[in-house]
Amino acid sequence: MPRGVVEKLITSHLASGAWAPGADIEIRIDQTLTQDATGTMAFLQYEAMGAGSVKTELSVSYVDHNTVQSGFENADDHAYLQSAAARFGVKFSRAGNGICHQVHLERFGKPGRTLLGSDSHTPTGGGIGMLAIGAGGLDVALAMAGQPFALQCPRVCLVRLAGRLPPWVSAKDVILRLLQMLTSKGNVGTALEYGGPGVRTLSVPERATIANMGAELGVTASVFPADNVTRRFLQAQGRLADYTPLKADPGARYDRVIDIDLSQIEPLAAAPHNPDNVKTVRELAGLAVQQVCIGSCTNSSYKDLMVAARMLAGKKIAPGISLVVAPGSRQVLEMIARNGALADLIAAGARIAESACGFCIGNSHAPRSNAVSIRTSNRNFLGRSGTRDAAVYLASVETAAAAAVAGEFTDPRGWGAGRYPFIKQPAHFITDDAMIVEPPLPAARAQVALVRGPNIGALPRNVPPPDTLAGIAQIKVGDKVTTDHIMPAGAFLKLRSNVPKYAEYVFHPVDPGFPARCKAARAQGRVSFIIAGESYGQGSSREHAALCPMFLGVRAVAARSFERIHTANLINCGILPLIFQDPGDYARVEQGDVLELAGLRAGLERGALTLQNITRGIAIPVQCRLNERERAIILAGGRLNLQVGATSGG
Ligand code: MIC
Ligand code: SF4
Repeated sequence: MPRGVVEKLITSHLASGAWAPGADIEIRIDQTLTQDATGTMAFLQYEAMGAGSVKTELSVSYVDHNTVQSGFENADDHAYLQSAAARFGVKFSRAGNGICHQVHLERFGKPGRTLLGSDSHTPTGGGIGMLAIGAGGLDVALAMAGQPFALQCPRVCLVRLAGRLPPWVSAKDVILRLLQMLTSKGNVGTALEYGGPGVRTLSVPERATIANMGAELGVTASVFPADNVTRRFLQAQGRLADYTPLKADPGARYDRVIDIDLSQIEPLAAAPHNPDNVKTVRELAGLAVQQVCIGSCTNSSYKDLMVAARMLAGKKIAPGISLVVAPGSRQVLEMIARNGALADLIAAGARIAESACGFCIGNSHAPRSNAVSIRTSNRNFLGRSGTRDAAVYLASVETAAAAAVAGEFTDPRGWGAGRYPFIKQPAHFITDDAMIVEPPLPAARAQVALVRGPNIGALPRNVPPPDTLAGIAQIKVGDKVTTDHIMPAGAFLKLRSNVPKYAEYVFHPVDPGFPARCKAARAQGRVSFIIAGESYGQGSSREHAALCPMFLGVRAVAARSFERIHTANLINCGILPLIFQDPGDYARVEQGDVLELAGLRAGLERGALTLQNITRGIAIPVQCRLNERERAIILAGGRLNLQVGATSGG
């Protein structure tokens, strides 16, 4: 049977189950990545497993999110992570080396391999022909311990690309077009495979931009074939030996096919406050802009920065604009420093930021009140920029740089087709891995002392649930509630390693009183419930969005639908993801209602339970379709309770 790229990647890594869309399967993981905001928890969990050196082909621990260091906390995390990497045989990418996804693509990504990362934008690796998947920290820790990763075998949608992008239109516009078509909900359980003649017109970093924002669609992974373009990229990175071709067999079948003619795409932007709220830049033209941010793991490659530099060379940014430029990696920064492009950006008025997540995660460069901010990043959720009333638009580097000069939204095509700065991939990138610390040889690892500053809190654990959960609906939220709403990042990021402290901010952007109510219920021996609409848990992979509610006594979330990574994180923490059998029942529970879920064990066997709304005297049927593995995790009170002792050292 002819097979597509996704099918080949999955079947060559199957550890259990068989290729059948929707089936429960497990796959072997070749590589992992962690970053500092999720990594501390992942390594604390890894430590608790007592697993010794990692069992993967390659694991890299990156420091890229919390590099502001406005106190000792972030630096404590970095020191812990560096010591844990040395102890467990993991490569350590130091602060300043760049954003995990960009660096991984440049230095480690290999076609044909699987990559699991504790960051939702891990699928960026799909740009180089990897099956790259985002997951919670605990799942990545388990993969480092050599355990396969459990997932639902995806349905595969082929995105068939034809034609070539016109000048001033770029990869970002392609993924924004897909977000416009597919939206950010309803895509759980799907993988996107890119194919068709248009693929070869896109460079690896452009493919990576498209794969990166598959996270915003909510798909499991986005994968490009590995072809001559991939080969030339790896060669320029001095890694030709890492190349293996990977393409779909002629006649491969897909669950769905979407055709996109690249030549028909125009500059687009995602308007506030969701990446799928896509408009044409034409429609937005004339809207005054106060801030432009170029960077993030979506658009910070050499090509992106060169386009910005060429557009800004010899010009000055508009007086009302603050332009922030964050190159994605030290490689990119060094390349543009040596070829003079950095000087062009500085001369134009750009504020050069560190090669890190920075503005994208809202820990720096918050826009002013009521500002319009154009960013080349991937998420514009309410408040994520650090300024609640800012209007953040997501757009291409071309659109962003044009706005920086004009001071307002302007269609970059107005600059004239003949003036488009086509950037050729360099024959050789500067490849200096001095900022990547290699672990010591295995025999020396046991002697490495783990460095635990005061910010490294204890790992919270749940306990097995009683058969009847009696509690209170502590909050009722609407559709598309993201993990940024549940556990805000930005200024709170430095609490990531300290769950009791971070838990004080659960739902802070929505309802700051939530933690106190949960604690009061817990003092009376009651559990807490969360009531939600569609696509609950969209966005970041941060398992804190489950860990911190768990710490406060949340035992179940009843929603109309859930996103993939968050569902897995809830289960790993022993929290029940309940789905209203009749979506209309969402209207029959209000904040403060007393609820009861009885007969848990028997109900989980059936996949169906009844949520009694005691306050209103109504019975609400809910579904909880868990497989045997997931049921065991819930009944143990979380994955870690099952895991400890099950993983051998070595
Ligand atoms: C994000 O873009 O939201 C983050 C910050 O990279 C997160 C990870 C985190 O919350 O630490 C993600 O995408 O998973
Ligand atoms: Fe970092 Fe932003 Fe990418 Fe998340 S989306 S990894 S915060 S650059």
